[in-house]
Order: sequence, then C-alpha cells, then structure tokens
Amino acid sequence: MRLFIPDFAFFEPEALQYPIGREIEQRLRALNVPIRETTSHNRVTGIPGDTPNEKYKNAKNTLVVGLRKTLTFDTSKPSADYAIPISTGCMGHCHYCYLQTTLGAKPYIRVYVNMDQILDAARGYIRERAPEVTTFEAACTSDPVGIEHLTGNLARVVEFAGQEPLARLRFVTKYDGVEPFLHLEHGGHTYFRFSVNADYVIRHFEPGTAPFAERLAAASKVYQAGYKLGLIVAPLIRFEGWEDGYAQLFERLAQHLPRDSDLRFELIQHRFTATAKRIILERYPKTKLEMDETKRKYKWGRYGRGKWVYQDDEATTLRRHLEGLIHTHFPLATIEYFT
Ligand code: 0TT
Ligand code: SF4
Repeated sequence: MRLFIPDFAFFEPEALQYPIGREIEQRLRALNVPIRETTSHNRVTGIPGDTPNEKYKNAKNTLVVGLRKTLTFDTSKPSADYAIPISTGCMGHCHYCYLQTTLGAKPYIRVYVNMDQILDAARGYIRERAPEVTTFEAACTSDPVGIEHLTGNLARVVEFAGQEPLARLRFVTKYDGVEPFLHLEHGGHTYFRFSVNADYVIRHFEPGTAPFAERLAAASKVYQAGYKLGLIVAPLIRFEGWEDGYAQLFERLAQHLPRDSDLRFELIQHRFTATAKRIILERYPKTKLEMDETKRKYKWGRYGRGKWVYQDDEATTLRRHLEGLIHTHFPLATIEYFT
C-alpha cells in the first residue's frame, strides 16, 4: 500500500480554528509537507508550474484545507439520493475522469473541516424524506478513501450513517487504504464499492491509482469487516480483445471473492463530452483512449450538454457480456444499473 502524501498544502486561516483542521495540520507537518495560507479554498493561487500541464500535475498533488460553504447537496442519480460533500478532487490521473471537466480550473484536492455542519445538513435531508431511507454518495467529486489517512472525514460519515436508522452511505474507490474503516461501527449502513476494470484499462488509463490486486485485497478486507460490498465496472471500454479482457477480470474476481457473496454491481459504459475530449488530449496527448465521434451515439443530457456513448448495438453486446460474466461467477449478485 502506498498512501498519498501531497507536495504542498494550503489552509484557509479559519480552518485552524476547527479540531479537524488542526489534526490535519499536525499530520501534514509530521510528513514534512510545506504549508501555506490561502484566503479561500475556491481561489488558490501560487501552485507552481511553467506550463498549464505542469500546473495541473502540481495541483493534483496539492491539498487545500478549508470550510465547506455550500451546504445544499447535489442530487446523485443513479447511485444515490444526494452527494455528500466531504472532499473535492483526486490525486489520480485516470485519463477518462469526469473531474477534469467538472472541476474546471480547480483540480486541486479540497477537504473540509466543518464536518459538524455538513452532517447537520445531512440530517436535514434525512428528516425531509423520512420515513423513506436517504442514500448519500461520498464519491461524486473525489475519491474519499484515497485521502482518508490525512483527514479521517469519511470514517466520521460512516459512523454517522451507522447511527442514523434512515441513512445509507455509499462511496467508490480505486485505492486500498482501508485500515481506518475496518473497526468502525458502520451498522451495516455503508455500501463500500471498488472500481475495477480489465487489466488493459487499468494499465493504459488509470495512472496514479492502486493496482488491481491491491484493490481486490482491500475489498476482501472490508467484506470481512461486514460492509456491504459493491463493484463498479467503469468505464466499460470496447478495446481490442475486450471480451477476453473482461472475462479475465471476472476470473480474477472469482478467485478472491466468495461465489455466494451478495455483491452488487454497477456498470457504466465509457462516455465523453466535446469539452472532455479536448482537455484529455491536451493533458494526456499520448492516450490510447478512443474518442471517435463517428463510432459513437450522441446522448442528450441536462441543460443541452450531451455526451458520446457507444451505439445501441455495441452498448447492448457490452451489457450482455458483462451480465453473463456476473451471473456465471456470482450467481447471487445483483446488478443495480447499466448506464
Ligand atoms: O462520466 C461518469 C458518469 O458516471 C457520470 O454520468 C455519472 C456516473 N456515475 C458516477 C454513476 O453512474 N455512478 C456513480 O456511482 C458515480 C461514481 C457517482 C455519480 C456522480 C453519480 O452517481 N451521479 C452523478 O451525478 N455524479 C456526478 O456528480 C456527476 C456530476 O459531475 C456530479 C454532480 O451531480
Ligand atoms: Fe478520477 Fe476516480 Fe481516477 Fe481519481 S481515481 S482520477 S476520481 S476516476
């Protein structure tokens, strides 16, 4: 396991008035991370780099510690009712990652110290929906497991959800630092998911994340700790030899996870927007990621912003192949959605 250590950190001065802020500061000092002040986590200046790409790389290794001001939560379909904001940004370099477009000019990693306020807001949403259960997604805009050793914030949400009869928590990760979660009182309310993929996809498109074998070892540990376990297979990509590639993925999964486990799967086909394509080609100019509009179908989205997905026949064969593999290797598993 290799835990992430940022190259630089910035603190909003107010963050140090919070115990969580001071804890994070102590951890960073112990790791010899240089610390500076910033007036606002939404306007960090002074990240080094001579070119935009260098600045981008450095920003991904920069931790910014501040207060979350917006306490209204975004919705998070299809994975959950609401996105719970505990962090924004990620140190990974997945070529296809949507954070490249959604975070715009702010790719640095923001973490928030006013967890009491964030959890109070969550309580408000739970109350509004009662007696229905409310599900929160903690991985909409970051990989919260990958930075947990610096903040401890995701554990706080796990314990919160464990105590709230009507709360459920979900998140997904490509990292393996799961030790902080193994002894928490999660009450069976947290659904711990790992993102997995064919070896080809991990090797070519997921630099800076944990290797497959380590994700899988981490998945076994959290399953043994009584968490509900899920696997997100995303993005599904029709690379040369994809049928075999995904078949091998499932053989490896089956070697490590019990056949009768009540796993849940989410399947997400690769998609890209016009903006994403432009940014990806700037940042990862040698990428082998196929983004050929003539081979794709345009799917209209909210606010007229559409994306390119696979054409219907290709999406269907992709979906059927994955469904077949899931049923063969994990007969008791459920598939939540294919999108
Ligand atoms: O391009 C990636 C696609 O993956 C997006 O269409 C969302 C989707 N996704 C991501 C998903 O289907 N299931 C997940 O669990 C996600 C990891 C979490 C997620 C993120 C989600 O379920 N729904 C979302 O809307 N998001 C994102 O949150 C997209 C948007 O940028 C942000 C704010 O709503
Ligand atoms: Fe994006 Fe997830 Fe990769 Fe981080 S690990 S870069 S959040 S896809």
